[in-house]
Amino acid sequence: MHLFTVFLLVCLPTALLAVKCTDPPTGNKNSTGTTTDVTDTVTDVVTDQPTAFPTTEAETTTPVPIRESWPQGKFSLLMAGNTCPEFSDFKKGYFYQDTEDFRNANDWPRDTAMIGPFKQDGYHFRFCTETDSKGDYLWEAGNYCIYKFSKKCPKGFQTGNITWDDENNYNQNTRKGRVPFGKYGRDTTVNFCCRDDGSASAQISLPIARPFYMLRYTEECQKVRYMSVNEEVFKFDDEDSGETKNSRFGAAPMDSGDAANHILHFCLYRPM
Ligand SMILES: [Ca+2]
Ligand SMILES: [Ca+2]
Ligand SMILES: [Ca+2]
Ligand SMILES: [Ca+2]
Repeated sequence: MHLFTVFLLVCLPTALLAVKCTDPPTGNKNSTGTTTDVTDTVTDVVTDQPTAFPTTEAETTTPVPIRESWPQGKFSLLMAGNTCPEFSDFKKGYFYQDTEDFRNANDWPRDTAMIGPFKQDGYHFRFCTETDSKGDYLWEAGNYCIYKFSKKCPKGFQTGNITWDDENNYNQNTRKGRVPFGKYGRDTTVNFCCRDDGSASAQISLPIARPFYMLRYTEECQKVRYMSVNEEVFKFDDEDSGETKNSRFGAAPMDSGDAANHILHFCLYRPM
């Protein structure tokens, strides 16, 4: 406490009462008339002042969850590498799409984290499927797609599908294990769960220990907290002959191909 402040606090009121106060006093009289030390009086005045700024303890921040389980619902994810994500008993499976044989023009990133194998005239896609709908939280709002597994999408998603017109001649399509909800024959229909109730640039929280894939919907790849994201574009050379049976219905992933050849945008998530 500056002496000048003390002087002001003590002398200003006394000056108003026309009491002589030319020097900083060493004591003062309280209302009961007893003399108290001036320091106590000043301390009381200061303590009574309202606090100008809230303490940092009063500020609240939303805790950022580190997920140790997968969100509620059944779903499939493309497998990154040859292991499935942690925290659940994911079931493995794959399907092979026999794409166009003649002047085949499939194109995919050679540094993809998927193990395929991928060929100029056919693609293997491997999946990790959550067959247990239990989960103590919901998939968060955003702009992204996952593969549908059961007849119902997890809460918050809309459904849609993509049909590939696979090779007509000596078709070699196969599948094994758990694969997404779809129709697998000489052509392939796969169902998806997509949502656009949030921004792709607003991070969502998912388990982060192992890599996995989701798909672009109407914006860029969805951001996931504490994970890097890399887009992998796969170009399918679908059946060339006859009228194409290719289609895309409802809430289905972004397709930048033409009417007869799909191009999908996979988003690879890796721990940072
Ligand atoms: Ca063909
Ligand atoms: Ca083929
Ligand atoms: Ca076909
Ligand atoms: Ca084609």
